[in-house]
Amino acid sequence: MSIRTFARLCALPAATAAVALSLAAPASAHVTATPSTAAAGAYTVVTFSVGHGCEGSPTTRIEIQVPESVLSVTPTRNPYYDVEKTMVDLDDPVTDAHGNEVTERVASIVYTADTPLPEGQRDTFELSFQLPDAEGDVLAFPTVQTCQEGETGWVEVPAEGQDVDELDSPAPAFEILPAGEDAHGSSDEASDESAGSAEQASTDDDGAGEPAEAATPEAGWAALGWAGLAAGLLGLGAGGVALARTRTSA
Ligand SMILES: [Cu+2]
Repeated sequence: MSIRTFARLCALPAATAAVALSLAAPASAHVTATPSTAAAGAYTVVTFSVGHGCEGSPTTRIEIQVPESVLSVTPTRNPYYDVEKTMVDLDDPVTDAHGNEVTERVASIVYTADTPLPEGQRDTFELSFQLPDAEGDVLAFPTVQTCQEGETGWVEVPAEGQDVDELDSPAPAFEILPAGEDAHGSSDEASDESAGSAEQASTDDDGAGEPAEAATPEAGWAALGWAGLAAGLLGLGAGGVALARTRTSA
């Protein structure tokens, strides 16, 4: 399915995601993640956008680190890049939705350019996977952008109480929404209902509290998501440093 087809199918959900994303990825280009749907447990395609090089230098490689709560990822191929999966063994094997035992997970996806991405042009990379059933969690994908000269680690996450706008190189991220919140097809009616009751909260006396909360996802994002995430990412950051060293010495 092409990006364009997806955009047409997901016009409404994409708008919802864009609102949430604007909190994580302010005006500047950076590297951003836009999910086709962010509903807990849903299958999604996340588009990573790379808007510029490293201080003017063309981009040669994009490494996207996959959060631990996501076991399996399918990258969309891109004609200008070789794509590679890096796997790691799980400490404890788990059973997937099809009843198969899973002993390893995708740690990262690496796109290596055949032709470097020129400064002044953008590119996108898509990953398809099932979202964890973890409403309110923030999924962050620390991303290392390597250029002909230099590299940028888009790996920062806000400290507790910190505004993501204050970060120089925020990791692309988005918040997992309640199941059905921006889901497709069968859940459309539920979405419409909740949107309707939010607007009519003053005249409607049933469940006014929940729609109001849904209308301001940033509150949950700031209070819950980032705090736990920061701890989890310390390990990934260290991995990125080790990786950079390996490359330098190679
Ligand atoms: Cu930028």
